[in-house]
Amino acid sequence: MATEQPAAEVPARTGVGIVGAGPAGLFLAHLLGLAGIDSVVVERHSRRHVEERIRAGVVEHGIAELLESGGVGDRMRREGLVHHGIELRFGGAGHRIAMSELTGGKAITVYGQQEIVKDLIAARIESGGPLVFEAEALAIEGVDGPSPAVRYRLEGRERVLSCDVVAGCDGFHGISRAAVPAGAAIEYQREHPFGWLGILARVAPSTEELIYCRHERGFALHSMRSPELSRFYLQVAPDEPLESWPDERIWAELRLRLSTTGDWSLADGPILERSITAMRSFVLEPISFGSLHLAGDAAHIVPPTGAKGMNLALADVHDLAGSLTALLVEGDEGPLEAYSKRCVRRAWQAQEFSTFMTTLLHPLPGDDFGNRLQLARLEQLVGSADAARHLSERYVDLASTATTGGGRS
Ligand code: RFL
Ligand code: PHB
Repeated sequence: MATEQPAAEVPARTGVGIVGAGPAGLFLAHLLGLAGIDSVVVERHSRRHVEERIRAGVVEHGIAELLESGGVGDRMRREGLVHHGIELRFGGAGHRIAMSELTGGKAITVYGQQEIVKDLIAARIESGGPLVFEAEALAIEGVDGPSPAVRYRLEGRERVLSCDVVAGCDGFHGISRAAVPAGAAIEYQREHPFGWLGILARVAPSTEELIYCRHERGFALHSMRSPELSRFYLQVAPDEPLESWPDERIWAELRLRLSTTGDWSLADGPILERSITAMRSFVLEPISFGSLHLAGDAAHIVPPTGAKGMNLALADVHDLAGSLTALLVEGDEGPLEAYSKRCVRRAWQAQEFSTFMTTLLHPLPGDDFGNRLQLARLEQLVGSADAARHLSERYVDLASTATTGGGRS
């Protein structure tokens, strides 16, 4: 398959070598370009693969503003669905959490991660900045010195990209973390005893706002991508084979879990995509090592219940772009020195919220006490404006506010 960037034209030297063209790597390249800083992005997969990979769907209030102020938010503002509340459903009844009312008017935007990725790729190509698909990074070398390098394979040949700085934006399964010197960081992690079966279906959503549903049979989420496309998730065992979930079983299970005592019903339609994801929480601390800086899922991952992963990734690289600009344009090392500390703080705030949402909504087989506690907590959330406000503040706008305990970073 052809690369977007002819191999002969890929520079051998750049300011910032970026590994990975997910939301983190692409937004970083874009912001650096705006500041006049050269970068090269190397991405293992094809353009088509990264543009079609279905993942996140919720963009926080402050993160939508960051995309917009970077000049890559126009289509999101036109086509994204602005939501002012979510529904918590349990015990057969729905309860609206009026997030905008509770947060002084903030809202989330429902807009697919792959749409953000498409917008960022289009912006990068328009700017003429190097973005190399089907270029697999093999190793990052020399992070202790002033001229680190990314070794990568393109069209069957190994190449070297020399840089001033390397940004590891290659997700949880990337190679950047392997370049972290032995003993230089601590890994904190937790495996969750369930996974999510996710589907995308061609059917109008049966709800105007997202429904987070706790049911004795397991968690269910009704989300969406557009007025014609619905997205659903079901809590399943972490090692559940996808083959044991034919279409009829998925719809029957969604109907059971989402059922209410009222007259709500769920419309079904053709399933366009399905996958099962295990759930993990992970934080690396610190995330800067000499001239290597990690960002996004390469540095930390959260279970998707809080809808924070992509937002964190975008917040990290917004911070990293500002810090690199201070260093490479103004010669000020201060912001980059504290980059890791700010990101780790933000990551733990996101972990706290994601763990809260995950343990609130996923019943565990056999844990009668814990399962009963979930109901008590849900009752508090829908019965107390203070509890609902605390949830809303963290749900609508955590990633762009979490480094300073309230103010923008
Ligand atoms: P990505 O998106 O994984 O991108 C990393 C890129 O690096 C490439 N790569 C390499 N390239 C070159 N050489 C190598 N050796 C490489 N190794 C890897 C990969 O091909 C890839 O293109 O990481 P990034 O940019 O940090 O972005 C993170 C987000 O993708 C992730 O946090 C979110 O998708 C998480 N997430 C959600 N986040 C939200 O904010 N809101 C949500 O509603 C939300 N829902 C979700 C989610 C994640 C989910 N899954 C599938 C885990 C729902 C689900 C089901
Ligand atoms: C999604 O639409 O993919 C989505 C929405 C909310 C979440 C996770 C995923 O918490």
